[in-house]
Amino acid sequence: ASHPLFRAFKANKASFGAWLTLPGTFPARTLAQASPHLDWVVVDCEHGLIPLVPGVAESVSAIQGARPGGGPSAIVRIPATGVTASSSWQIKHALDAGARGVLVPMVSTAEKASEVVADSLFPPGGRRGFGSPFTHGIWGVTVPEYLEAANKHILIMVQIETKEAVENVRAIAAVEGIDAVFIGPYDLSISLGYPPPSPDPHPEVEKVIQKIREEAHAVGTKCAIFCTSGAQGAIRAKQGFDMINVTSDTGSMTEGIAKHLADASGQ
Ligand code: 3PY
Repeated sequence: ASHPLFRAFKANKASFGAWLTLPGTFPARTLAQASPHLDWVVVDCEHGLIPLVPGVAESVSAIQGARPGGGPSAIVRIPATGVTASSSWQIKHALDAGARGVLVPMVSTAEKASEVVADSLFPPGGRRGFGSPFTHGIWGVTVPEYLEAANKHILIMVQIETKEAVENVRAIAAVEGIDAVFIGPYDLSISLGYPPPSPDPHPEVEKVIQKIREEAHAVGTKCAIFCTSGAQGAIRAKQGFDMINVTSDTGSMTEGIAKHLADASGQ
Protein backbone atom coordinates (compact mmCIF):
# COMPACT_ATOMS: atom_id res chain seq x y z
CA ALA A 1 0.00 0.00 0.00
CA SER A 2 3.05 2.25 -0.07
CA HIS A 3 3.07 4.88 -2.79
CA PRO A 4 5.55 7.35 -4.37
CA LEU A 5 4.73 10.24 -2.06
CA PHE A 6 5.22 8.30 1.14
CA ARG A 7 8.35 6.65 -0.21
CA ALA A 8 9.79 10.16 -0.75
CA PHE A 9 8.73 11.18 2.78
CA LYS A 10 10.41 8.12 4.25
CA ALA A 11 13.60 8.77 2.33
CA ASN A 12 13.41 12.42 3.44
CA LYS A 13 13.59 13.51 -0.20
CA ALA A 14 11.72 16.31 -1.94
CA SER A 15 8.86 15.04 -4.09
CA PHE A 16 7.46 16.70 -7.19
CA GLY A 17 3.86 17.00 -8.28
CA ALA A 18 1.56 18.44 -10.91
CA TRP A 19 -1.93 19.88 -10.84
CA LEU A 20 -4.88 18.33 -12.69
CA THR A 21 -7.74 20.67 -13.54
CA LEU A 22 -9.37 19.00 -16.56
CA PRO A 23 -12.04 16.32 -16.09
CA GLY A 24 -11.97 12.80 -17.56
CA THR A 25 -9.61 9.86 -17.66
CA PHE A 26 -7.52 11.02 -20.62
CA PRO A 27 -6.14 14.26 -19.17
CA ALA A 28 -5.48 12.37 -15.91
CA ARG A 29 -3.63 9.52 -17.62
CA THR A 30 -1.71 11.80 -19.98
CA LEU A 31 -0.44 13.92 -17.11
CA ALA A 32 0.40 10.91 -14.94
CA GLN A 33 2.34 9.19 -17.73
CA ALA A 34 4.29 12.27 -18.77
CA SER A 35 7.35 11.64 -16.57
CA PRO A 36 8.71 8.93 -14.26
CA HIS A 37 9.80 11.81 -11.99
CA LEU A 38 6.21 12.76 -11.18
CA ASP A 39 5.52 11.58 -7.62
CA TRP A 40 2.03 12.95 -7.08
CA VAL A 41 -0.86 14.74 -8.75
CA VAL A 42 -3.41 17.04 -7.14
CA VAL A 43 -6.88 16.39 -8.55
CA ASP A 44 -8.33 19.86 -8.15
CA CYS A 45 -12.02 19.78 -7.32
CA GLU A 46 -11.80 23.28 -5.81
CA HIS A 47 -10.78 25.56 -8.68
CA GLY A 48 -10.31 22.86 -11.34
CA LEU A 49 -13.16 21.61 -13.51
CA ILE A 50 -13.25 18.12 -12.00
CA PRO A 51 -16.54 17.36 -10.28
CA LEU A 52 -16.17 15.55 -6.97
CA VAL A 53 -19.19 13.44 -7.80
CA PRO A 54 -18.94 11.48 -10.07
CA GLY A 55 -15.72 12.66 -11.72
CA VAL A 56 -13.05 12.23 -9.07
CA ALA A 57 -13.14 8.43 -8.97
CA GLU A 58 -12.18 8.09 -12.62
CA SER A 59 -9.39 10.68 -12.35
CA VAL A 60 -7.91 9.01 -9.26
CA SER A 61 -7.98 5.54 -10.85
CA ALA A 62 -6.47 6.81 -14.10
CA ILE A 63 -3.59 8.55 -12.28
CA GLN A 64 -2.72 5.69 -9.94
CA GLY A 65 -2.99 3.09 -12.69
CA ALA A 66 -1.02 5.12 -15.20
CA ARG A 67 2.29 3.25 -14.96
CA PRO A 68 3.14 -0.42 -14.54
CA GLY A 69 3.35 -1.09 -10.80
CA GLY A 70 1.38 2.07 -9.97
CA GLY A 71 1.41 5.69 -11.03
CA PRO A 72 1.80 8.88 -9.03
CA SER A 73 -0.08 9.29 -5.76
CA ALA A 74 -3.41 11.03 -6.35
CA ILE A 75 -4.26 13.70 -3.80
CA VAL A 76 -7.73 15.25 -4.03
CA ARG A 77 -8.28 18.93 -3.25
CA ILE A 78 -11.86 19.15 -2.02
CA PRO A 79 -14.08 22.08 -3.02
CA ALA A 80 -15.19 23.24 0.46
CA THR A 81 -12.99 26.06 1.75
CA GLY A 82 -12.30 26.77 5.39
CA VAL A 83 -13.75 23.50 6.77
CA THR A 84 -17.53 23.71 6.57
CA ALA A 85 -20.36 21.22 7.10
CA SER A 86 -19.62 19.97 3.57
CA SER A 87 -15.96 19.14 4.22
CA SER A 88 -16.84 15.91 5.99
CA TRP A 89 -18.69 14.22 3.12
CA GLN A 90 -16.29 15.65 0.56
CA ILE A 91 -13.26 14.15 2.34
CA LYS A 92 -15.14 10.85 2.58
CA HIS A 93 -15.94 10.86 -1.11
CA ALA A 94 -12.38 11.80 -2.11
CA LEU A 95 -10.89 8.99 0.00
CA ASP A 96 -13.54 6.46 -1.05
CA ALA A 97 -12.48 7.20 -4.64
CA GLY A 98 -9.10 5.67 -3.69
CA ALA A 99 -7.12 8.88 -3.20
CA ARG A 100 -3.77 8.59 -1.41
CA GLY A 101 -4.26 11.96 0.17
CA VAL A 102 -6.58 14.84 0.76
CA LEU A 103 -5.91 18.58 0.52
CA VAL A 104 -8.28 20.96 2.28
CA PRO A 105 -8.22 24.64 1.27
CA MET A 106 -8.09 27.61 3.67
CA VAL A 107 -7.64 25.91 7.02
CA SER A 108 -6.85 28.73 9.44
CA THR A 109 -7.04 27.25 12.96
CA ALA A 110 -5.83 24.15 14.79
CA GLU A 111 -9.45 23.28 15.66
CA LYS A 112 -10.37 23.15 11.97
CA ALA A 113 -7.26 21.10 11.20
CA SER A 114 -8.38 18.61 13.88
CA GLU A 115 -11.76 18.31 12.13
CA VAL A 116 -9.95 17.44 8.89
CA VAL A 117 -7.95 14.72 10.65
CA ALA A 118 -11.07 13.28 12.29
CA ASP A 119 -12.83 13.07 8.91
CA SER A 120 -9.82 11.44 7.24
CA LEU A 121 -9.05 8.61 9.68
CA PHE A 122 -11.00 5.49 10.58
CA PRO A 123 -11.55 4.89 14.32
CA PRO A 124 -9.88 4.93 16.75
CA GLY A 125 -7.99 7.96 15.38
CA GLY A 126 -10.96 9.50 13.61
CA ARG A 127 -14.59 9.12 12.56
CA ARG A 128 -14.34 8.13 8.88
CA GLY A 129 -16.95 5.53 8.00
CA PHE A 130 -16.31 2.49 5.81
CA GLY A 131 -18.66 1.27 3.09
CA SER A 132 -17.30 1.70 -0.40
CA PRO A 133 -17.08 -1.58 -2.32
CA PHE A 134 -14.37 -0.13 -4.57
CA THR A 135 -11.70 1.59 -2.49
CA HIS A 136 -9.65 -1.42 -1.35
CA GLY A 137 -9.67 -2.78 -4.92
CA ILE A 138 -8.26 0.50 -6.25
CA TRP A 139 -5.38 0.13 -3.78
CA GLY A 140 -5.07 -3.58 -4.68
CA VAL A 141 -5.57 -4.82 -1.09
CA THR A 142 -8.22 -6.61 1.01
CA VAL A 143 -10.73 -4.71 3.16
CA PRO A 144 -8.89 -5.33 6.48
CA GLU A 145 -5.61 -4.39 4.80
CA TYR A 146 -7.18 -1.20 3.49
CA LEU A 147 -8.52 -0.21 6.91
CA GLU A 148 -5.04 -0.51 8.38
CA ALA A 149 -3.11 0.97 5.46
CA ALA A 150 -5.44 3.94 5.01
CA ASN A 151 -4.84 5.19 8.54
CA LYS A 152 -1.07 4.86 8.05
CA HIS A 153 -0.57 5.98 4.47
CA ILE A 154 -3.20 8.60 3.64
CA LEU A 155 -1.67 12.05 3.41
CA ILE A 156 -3.66 14.60 5.40
CA MET A 157 -2.72 18.06 4.20
CA VAL A 158 -4.22 21.50 4.82
CA GLN A 159 -3.63 24.77 3.00
CA ILE A 160 -2.03 27.74 4.73
CA GLU A 161 -3.20 30.67 2.66
CA THR A 162 -4.78 33.25 4.94
CA LYS A 163 -3.41 35.83 7.39
CA GLU A 164 -5.13 33.97 10.22
CA ALA A 165 -3.54 30.65 9.19
CA VAL A 166 -0.09 32.27 9.22
CA GLU A 167 -0.71 33.47 12.78
CA ASN A 168 -1.72 29.93 13.80
CA VAL A 169 0.63 27.95 11.59
CA ARG A 170 2.67 26.25 14.29
CA ALA A 171 -0.47 25.07 16.12
CA ILE A 172 -2.02 23.85 12.86
CA ALA A 173 1.13 21.98 11.83
CA ALA A 174 1.39 20.43 15.30
CA VAL A 175 -2.10 18.87 15.19
CA GLU A 176 -1.66 15.11 15.46
CA GLY A 177 -2.41 13.50 12.12
CA ILE A 178 -1.56 16.52 9.97
CA ASP A 179 1.20 15.23 7.69
CA ALA A 180 1.87 18.40 5.73
CA VAL A 181 0.86 22.03 5.35
CA PHE A 182 0.51 23.35 1.82
CA ILE A 183 1.30 26.95 0.91
CA GLY A 184 -1.00 28.47 -1.71
CA PRO A 185 1.03 31.55 -2.74
CA TYR A 186 -1.82 33.15 -4.69
CA ASP A 187 -4.43 33.22 -1.95
CA LEU A 188 -1.76 33.89 0.66
CA SER A 189 -0.59 37.01 -1.23
CA ILE A 190 -4.14 38.29 -1.63
CA SER A 191 -4.98 37.66 2.02
CA LEU A 192 -1.85 39.55 3.14
CA GLY A 193 -2.73 42.49 0.89
CA TYR A 194 -0.13 41.94 -1.86
CA PRO A 195 -0.51 41.24 -5.57
CA PRO A 196 -0.41 37.58 -6.66
CA PRO A 197 2.98 36.09 -7.66
CA SER A 198 4.15 37.07 -11.15
CA PRO A 199 5.77 34.56 -11.21
CA ASP A 200 7.64 35.12 -7.91
CA PRO A 201 5.83 36.27 -4.78
CA HIS A 202 6.29 39.80 -3.40
CA PRO A 203 9.37 39.94 -1.10
CA GLU A 204 7.15 40.45 1.98
CA VAL A 205 5.10 37.36 1.07
CA GLU A 206 8.32 35.45 0.44
CA LYS A 207 9.37 36.13 4.06
CA VAL A 208 6.06 34.67 5.26
CA ILE A 209 6.51 31.62 2.99
CA GLN A 210 9.89 30.88 4.56
CA LYS A 211 8.45 31.37 8.05
CA ILE A 212 5.67 28.85 7.33
CA ARG A 213 8.25 26.27 6.24
CA GLU A 214 10.33 26.86 9.36
CA GLU A 215 7.31 26.64 11.68
CA ALA A 216 6.11 23.39 10.09
CA HIS A 217 9.55 21.82 10.26
CA ALA A 218 9.97 22.94 13.89
CA VAL A 219 7.12 20.57 14.84
CA GLY A 220 8.17 17.77 12.45
CA THR A 221 5.51 18.43 9.79
CA LYS A 222 6.23 18.48 6.06
CA CYS A 223 5.81 21.64 4.02
CA ALA A 224 4.43 21.73 0.48
CA ILE A 225 4.20 24.61 -1.99
CA PHE A 226 2.58 25.47 -5.31
CA CYS A 227 4.96 26.59 -8.08
CA THR A 228 4.32 27.22 -11.76
CA SER A 229 7.61 26.01 -13.25
CA GLY A 230 10.36 23.47 -12.81
CA ALA A 231 12.89 26.29 -12.39
CA GLN A 232 10.88 27.73 -9.48
CA GLY A 233 10.46 24.19 -8.12
CA ALA A 234 14.23 23.57 -8.11
CA ILE A 235 14.73 26.68 -5.97
CA ARG A 236 12.03 25.53 -3.53
CA ALA A 237 13.67 22.08 -3.29
CA LYS A 238 17.01 23.72 -2.39
CA GLN A 239 15.24 25.82 0.26
CA GLY A 240 14.03 22.59 1.91
CA PHE A 241 10.39 22.32 0.84
CA ASP A 242 9.24 18.69 0.92
CA MET A 243 6.49 18.63 -1.71
CA ILE A 244 6.68 20.90 -4.71
CA ASN A 245 4.05 21.34 -7.40
CA VAL A 246 5.83 22.28 -10.62
CA THR A 247 3.14 22.68 -13.26
CA SER A 248 -0.48 22.02 -14.22
CA ASP A 249 -2.18 20.31 -17.15
CA THR A 250 -3.43 23.57 -18.63
CA GLY A 251 -0.25 25.51 -17.80
CA SER A 252 1.97 22.95 -19.54
CA MET A 253 -0.39 22.76 -22.49
CA THR A 254 -0.36 26.52 -22.99
CA GLU A 255 3.41 26.86 -22.52
CA GLY A 256 4.20 23.83 -24.71
CA ILE A 257 1.99 24.94 -27.61
CA ALA A 258 3.29 28.52 -27.44
CA LYS A 259 6.92 27.35 -27.37
CA HIS A 260 6.59 24.95 -30.29
CA LEU A 261 4.80 27.53 -32.41
CA ALA A 262 7.38 30.18 -31.56
CA ASP A 263 10.18 27.72 -32.48
CA ALA A 264 8.47 26.80 -35.76
CA SER A 265 7.48 30.27 -36.86
CA GLY A 266 10.60 32.01 -35.56
CA GLN A 267 8.39 34.62 -33.85
C1 3PY B 1 -2.92 29.29 -4.23
O1 3PY B 1 -1.81 29.65 -4.61
O2 3PY B 1 -3.73 30.05 -3.66
C2 3PY B 1 -3.30 27.91 -4.42
O3 3PY B 1 -4.20 27.44 -3.80
C3 3PY B 1 -2.60 27.11 -5.44
O4 3PY B 1 -3.53 26.72 -6.38
